[in-house]
Amino acid sequence: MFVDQVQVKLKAGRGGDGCVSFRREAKVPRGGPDGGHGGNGGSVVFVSDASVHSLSYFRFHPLLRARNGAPGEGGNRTGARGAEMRLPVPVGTVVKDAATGDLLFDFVRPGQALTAAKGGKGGRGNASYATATHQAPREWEPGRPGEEKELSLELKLIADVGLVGFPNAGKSTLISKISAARPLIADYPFTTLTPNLGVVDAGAMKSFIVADIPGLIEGAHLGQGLGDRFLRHIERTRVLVHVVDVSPYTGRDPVQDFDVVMRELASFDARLARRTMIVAANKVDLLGRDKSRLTGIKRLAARRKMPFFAISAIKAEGLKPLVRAMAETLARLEEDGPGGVS
Ligand SMILES: Nc1nc2c(ncn2[C@@H]2O[C@H](COP(=O)(O)OP(=O)(O)OP(=O)(O)O)[C@@H](O)[C@H]2O)c(=O)[nH]1
Ligand SMILES: [Mg+2]
Repeated sequence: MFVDQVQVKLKAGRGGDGCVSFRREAKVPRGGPDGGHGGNGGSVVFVSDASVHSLSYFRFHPLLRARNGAPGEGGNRTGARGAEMRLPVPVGTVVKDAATGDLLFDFVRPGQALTAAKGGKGGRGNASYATATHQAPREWEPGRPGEEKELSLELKLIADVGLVGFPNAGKSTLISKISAARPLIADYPFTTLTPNLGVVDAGAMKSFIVADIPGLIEGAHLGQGLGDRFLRHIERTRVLVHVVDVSPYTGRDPVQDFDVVMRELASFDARLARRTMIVAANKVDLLGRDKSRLTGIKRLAARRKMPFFAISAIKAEGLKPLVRAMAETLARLEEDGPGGVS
């Protein structure tokens, strides 16, 4: 199950209490204090892990507690530390305070760790209170409570290029031809229900990651179709490839389709609609003699100064120049620096 938004409650472990104890040995008449410290409570730690792809674990485990520290013991023995609870999260997870929405951490690489709730410190044992004038202390310190946190975890996939377009336009077909991703492809709208990622090998150029998300229709921002919630997953991309179905069988006008998708992008986030865009007119194999549907969208792309490619995803025709354009655009934006992403 693909889950990309959850709320969790974390409870770090309590520290163990300090111990009050005095040495009692057969040949030592008045042994000194020897109560050890309590062990520290375990912390709750998130760790980004490239082999985890969803937040579904947390849907079933919304309350997570780390172990308490053990109390100190006689003989100056410190109590055992509470085990840390390490929770793998997918790369791309954004951690926020559930109440305020404040951003706490953004996992952008595998292997990053965030101590989200710190374990309580163990209390001091009586041995540590002994001084020259206070030789039989009975003081001790209770362990401190562990931190409690209510957090929201949100997954925003990390990809360089996002595919957008109407349902059935051929986005999944395209990603399946240019990467090793094997999403479900079928001749009906809303085949893709959750995002897919694929790594594209661009030959001499740097390889990059493409995200295929469910299709958009008019009113997606109002919840039509699958709505616009998956757009979150292309927020981090630097380039969008707008896949437009130019075959006569849609019964729609490709130029209108283009405008509808642009409006939905803008309703979600104006910055997304301004992102660098490449237009891919798909299914040209179905065009026949009448090329007007293709020329219409081609002109629109020219007007908007967007690179344009006519492709047949299913026949893998025209894909090489498209992939090269994606790689080159990414390389150019990278040169421009991080300011490229707005
Ligand atoms: N003739 C032809 N058919 C294509 C082409 N590309 C995709 N198709 C077909 O179009 C249908 C939809 O393709 P998908 O790749 O599932 O479309 P999608 O954009 O991912 O659709 P959603 O996941 O529903 O948003 C499938 O039946 C594909 O085989 C193409 O270039 N030519
Ligand atoms: Mg699809």
